[in-house]
Amino acid sequence: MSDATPKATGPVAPARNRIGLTRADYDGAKSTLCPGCGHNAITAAIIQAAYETGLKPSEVAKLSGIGCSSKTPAYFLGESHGFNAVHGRMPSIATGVRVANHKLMLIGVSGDGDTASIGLGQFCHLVRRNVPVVYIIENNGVYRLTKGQFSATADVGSTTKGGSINDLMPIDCCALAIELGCGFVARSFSGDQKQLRPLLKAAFAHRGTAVLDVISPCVTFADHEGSSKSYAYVKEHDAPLHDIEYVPYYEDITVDYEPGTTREVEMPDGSHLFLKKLAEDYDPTSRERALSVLHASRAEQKLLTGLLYAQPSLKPFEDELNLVDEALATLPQETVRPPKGVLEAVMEQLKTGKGMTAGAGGG
Ligand SMILES: Cc1ncc(C[n+]2csc(CCOP(=O)(O)OP(=O)(O)O)c2C)c(N)n1
Ligand code: SF4
Ligand SMILES: [Mg+2]
Repeated sequence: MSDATPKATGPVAPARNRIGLTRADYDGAKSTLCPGCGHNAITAAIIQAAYETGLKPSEVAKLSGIGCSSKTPAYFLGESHGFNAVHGRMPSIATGVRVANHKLMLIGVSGDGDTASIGLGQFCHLVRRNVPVVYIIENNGVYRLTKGQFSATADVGSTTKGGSINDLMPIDCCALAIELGCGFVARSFSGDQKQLRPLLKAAFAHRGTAVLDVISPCVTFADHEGSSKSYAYVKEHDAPLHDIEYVPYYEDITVDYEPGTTREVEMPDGSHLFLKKLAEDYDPTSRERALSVLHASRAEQKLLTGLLYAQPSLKPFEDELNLVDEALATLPQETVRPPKGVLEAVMEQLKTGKGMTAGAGGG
């Protein structure tokens, strides 16, 4: 006898990650960027990587500057903290946030103009200090928000949509970051989610500045023939260094590979990045090698993508600062406010110079 009772077909419960959240819990506001913009694909990768990693949105702060790219933190992790800074000044805000509460994980989103043009000095000092920020450069080679002028990352010979030719040398943010001592430097492409997601997850696990330069075509102003940041150009010139697999610290390692074909990078939290070599055996822990392959690839007009350099054991910025564990905003007045007598003694020292240590004071 057949069972005529209809089967219950209620809504299927959405999958949950290790902290019990669904992917939708990592969404933000609906994007107002152009459909097809590379920046939207990076937002999608951040959402997926944050969900799969199990980041706690309430323990994340999103920071940005100004530009189409800098608008994107509104479109992911809607429950996280956020601050949209002045153009090129996100690193100062990030440094302040980290000092005020070094338990927050910082995701900084910037553009090539925001980072390599107006914000270059700020970027350099953030990297040099090793402030723990996952610093994502959404790189389209143009200042889109002011109608598509070349930024400092545009390649020599690139043309704007209007036909002007760039004859200035580009600034390579990855080479610069490596030169400045950054302990995690990667380059990827917004159209390569398979590569971008594990890189993001490893960047989340890094203790220090993690720079990810992501080529992100602007479909409105820089996706034409003549732009070296267009979908067609990147697809043709992309030279991935390795296939990447990321295994978080809370999962067993079950990576299947031929001995000698894979490099393993252990992150500070115990998670692992497995880099399966493609064309050559690339050692991402050699600074000299990373810089030389970057220079060589530029000469060959190749766009190297993957983990370019990793030195996960560098001391992060706050280790030098003797910071308290609690967020400054949660400390009581009597802790953060020195007694009147102490302030008077400091003022006296400043007036007379007596009791000051060598090198202190202005001039
Ligand atoms: C102090 C200051 N100078 C100039 C501008 C104008 N401005 C706004 S966005 C922008 C460039 C943004 O380019 P990029 O960071 O590459 O972002 P994209 O829009 O390409 O994603 C400029 C020059 C500004 N907002 N503030
Ligand atoms: S103008 Fe370009 S960068 Fe801005 S949202 Fe549109 S496609 Fe993206
Ligand atoms: Mg740009």
